[in-house]
Amino acid sequence: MLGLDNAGKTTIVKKIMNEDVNTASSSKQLSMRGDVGGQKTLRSYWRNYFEKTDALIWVVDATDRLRIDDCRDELHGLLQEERLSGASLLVFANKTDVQGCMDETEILQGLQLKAIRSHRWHVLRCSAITGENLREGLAWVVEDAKARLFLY
Ligand SMILES: Nc1nc2c(ncn2[C@@H]2O[C@H](COP(=O)(O)OP(=O)(O)OP(=O)(O)O)[C@@H](O)[C@H]2O)c(=O)[nH]1
Ligand SMILES: [Mg+2]
Repeated sequence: MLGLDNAGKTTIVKKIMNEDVNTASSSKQLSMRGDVGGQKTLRSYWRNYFEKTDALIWVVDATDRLRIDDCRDELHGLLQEERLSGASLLVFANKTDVQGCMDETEILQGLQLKAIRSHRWHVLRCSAITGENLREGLAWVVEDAKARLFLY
């Protein structure tokens, strides 16, 4: 699970693990449970972080219109990575409990998702606070990756 800083990655992991989402994270850098910090200084480490990967969950802050271009560039750059070839891509448009956040059309356009032909992708709005769609998203990546594994 990757994405820009503040997107909500750690909060999503906590919610899925049934932890209190209101307490501050113990580490802003590396969580051993599946998400890595997204601050600019940490982004170069993303590539050290994964081996051959079956699924990437990309978390976008749907309230952060100012950084949607930055977010798109980081995502498209990452998808060039050899070890991600063939991986299923789930885009979580997070924080959709917040009024006025970007809708699916804005996310699709902002991230230029339709230009992605190298990966099977799916976009879902979600909220790490309410838990909306978190399990559905995980179910999609698992099913999609599984379907591909059986082809080999
Ligand atoms: N309203 C709302 N706030 C959220 C949601 N998810 C996360 N937040 C808040 O957004 C802030 C950043 O969340 P984090 O989970 O720390 O973000 P992160 O992606 O792990 O950030 P880095 O570790 O810096 O890369 C925190 O204040 C969270 O409480 C959400 O779904 N809705
Ligand atoms: Mg974090």
